[in-house]
Amino acid sequence: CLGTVAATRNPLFSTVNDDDVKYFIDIVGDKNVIQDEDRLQTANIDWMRKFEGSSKLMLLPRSSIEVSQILTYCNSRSLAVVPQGGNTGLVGGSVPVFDEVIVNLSLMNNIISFDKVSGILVCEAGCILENLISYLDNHGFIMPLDLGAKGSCQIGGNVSTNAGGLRLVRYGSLHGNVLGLEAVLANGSVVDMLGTLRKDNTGYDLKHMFIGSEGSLGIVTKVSILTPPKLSSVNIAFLACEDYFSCQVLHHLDGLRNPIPTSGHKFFILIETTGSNELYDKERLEAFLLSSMEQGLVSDGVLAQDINQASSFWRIREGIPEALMKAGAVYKYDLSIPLERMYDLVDEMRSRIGNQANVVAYGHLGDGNLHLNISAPQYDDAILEQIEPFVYEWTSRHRGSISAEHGLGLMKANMIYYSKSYETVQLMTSIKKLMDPKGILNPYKVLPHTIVPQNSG
Ligand code: FAD
Ligand code: 2HG
Ligand code: ZN
Repeated sequence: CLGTVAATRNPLFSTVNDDDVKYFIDIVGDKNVIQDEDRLQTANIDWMRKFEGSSKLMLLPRSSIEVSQILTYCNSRSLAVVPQGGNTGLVGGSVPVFDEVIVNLSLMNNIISFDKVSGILVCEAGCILENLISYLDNHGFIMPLDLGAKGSCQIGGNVSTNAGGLRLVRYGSLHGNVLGLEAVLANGSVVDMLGTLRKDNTGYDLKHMFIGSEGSLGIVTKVSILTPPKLSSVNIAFLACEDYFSCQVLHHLDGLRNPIPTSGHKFFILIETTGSNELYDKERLEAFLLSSMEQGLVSDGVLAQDINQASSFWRIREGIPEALMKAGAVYKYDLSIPLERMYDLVDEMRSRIGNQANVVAYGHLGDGNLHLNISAPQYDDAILEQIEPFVYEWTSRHRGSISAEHGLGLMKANMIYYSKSYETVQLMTSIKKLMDPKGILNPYKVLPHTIVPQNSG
């Protein structure tokens, strides 16, 4: 095993005192310095109710200048900070580990500009994803990303986690869609990389350092993003398959078709296709469904007949994480695995776990991303021992990634060597030291807090 989640508070960090609070009130105003216990409790605990810190202070800046003033001060005082968006992260990255100051971006929620010709949206980091989706819908565009947490997650959080989600297979990752961003560094410098150009090869493209760095290198304050036009014809198919082999084959086909699932099937696939010719798209989807059924790849299926049915199909898929939370405790693993081996892990995990817990597998088939969720009535060390480090070793052995889309956060900081080489982690550590010498930004997350010998991993 390469380590555990346990971290020790960095003794070099200061503790917030009354003078600090006064200083923060001067910066963001009285009502944006949160010391109220109920609000702090919500901000201290993550979506899964698994990771909980004990911060006594949350700040709600209203501008990049305020973020800059906060970080300048925190850096000079060695006060650790956790950047927070919608707090929907699933790896314990968005909440304090100890008493870090929470800097929540929710008041920075303005849309700065939208260009209807290019589809380029520029906005502040605290904009809620669903609000951006609605805004663009009114202009005939869509966001290139969509996820079940859209009602709460913020674009700054999406960028900082390089969120994948439900449209990545079609529109690609945020490394491609984010054209620029503004970030505030640990020392308070505001770095303006908020370009709106499609092409700009003037040296290192440093915005990529902030995409997916989970608040460890800077606070993202503004984002510029390329949004695709909304297409008029949307088709959704909900298919049932009898075996995993059929799922893999279907994933390679580029048609659209959907039968409705009935009970007794083992596998389900949700496919959405978009195009601009409704009649042609529907015909293609139907032809695809027919041939898949003839080949025995699909045993049942349903095509959404209207927008209501389409959204109800998506609700089934998007509602899985919440449904699992209601069943008790969940051990979540977010893995990239070569498609042909993906289901082997599920089978192996089921035989290890037996009837101690329920092994639930879903994800983003088109992206090779498995969400392996092990659901039990309550957290239990005996179950955890059956899962870890087996799940990480298995993934590493098959040259997968131990975090496909959720990041490392606190949960997997010490597991990084399962997916990255010693030299890569060394380089990441050097970059972190250069950009945040005192380590005040999201400490204990992303990078390992245990020393790992060169030949490990
Ligand atoms: P938070 O949870 O607040 O923070 C996440 C991380 O980013 C933390 O490390 C935090 O410090 C950092 N951070 C947040 N804002 C900033 C900022 N402005 N600057 C710097 N750092 C910042 N994820 C996927 O990839 N795909 C999915 O399909 C998906 N579906 C989900 C469905 C549900 C129901 C839930 C609960 C979560 C899902 N997630 C998914 C995980 C999560 O929603 C994403 O990681 C999301 O991008 C987090 O955004 P947030 O605003 O909630 O960020
Ligand atoms: C999803 O795809 C999210 O629904 C959450 O990434 C995955 O709950 C999970 O494990
Ligand atoms: Zn996902």
